Amino acid sequence: MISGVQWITFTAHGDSRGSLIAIENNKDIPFPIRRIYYIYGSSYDAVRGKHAHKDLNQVLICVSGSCDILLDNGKEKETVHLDSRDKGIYIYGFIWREMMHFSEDCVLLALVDRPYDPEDYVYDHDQLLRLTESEDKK
Ligand code: T46
Repeated sequence: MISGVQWITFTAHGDSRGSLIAIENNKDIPFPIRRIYYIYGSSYDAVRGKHAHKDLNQVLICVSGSCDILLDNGKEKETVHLDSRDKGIYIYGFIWREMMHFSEDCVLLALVDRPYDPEDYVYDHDQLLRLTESEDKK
């Protein structure tokens, strides 16, 4: 996995009735959750995201269906396939992300450590590259 991103596996409590996954702050995920949102009804051809965040911790979990996420830290790129209820992708670095190839039943859940702030978004990929380079020089 590229730096700034890692997989998190959650414990599924399964029995004859089905399964349950619980996620607690600072235990199952390494930050306190301050915001939750979910994405659904996106078509296979739709591309969402196309931005990075200056300062955000986030876990994305496909709680239904599947999608792909392109992750790019300015030096390395990787596309991951999300289709497990018990696996999330933890994005903590300065990472460009693009979500695509949504299945019809896809529900992508995001657990985030900050309130919504439009100022935290970087939509210019060249700015990502410049900021990554200036971080390297420090
Ligand atoms: C991210 C990826 C994975 C709000 O009002 N509050 C919110 O908390 C969020 C996340 C969005 N919005 C509004 C802003 C836009 O008018 O919802 C609309 C759609 O948001 P956006 O175009 O940013 O959605 P995506 O799918 O491109 O990106 C989202 C998150 O914004 C972003 O933080 O990392 O999902």
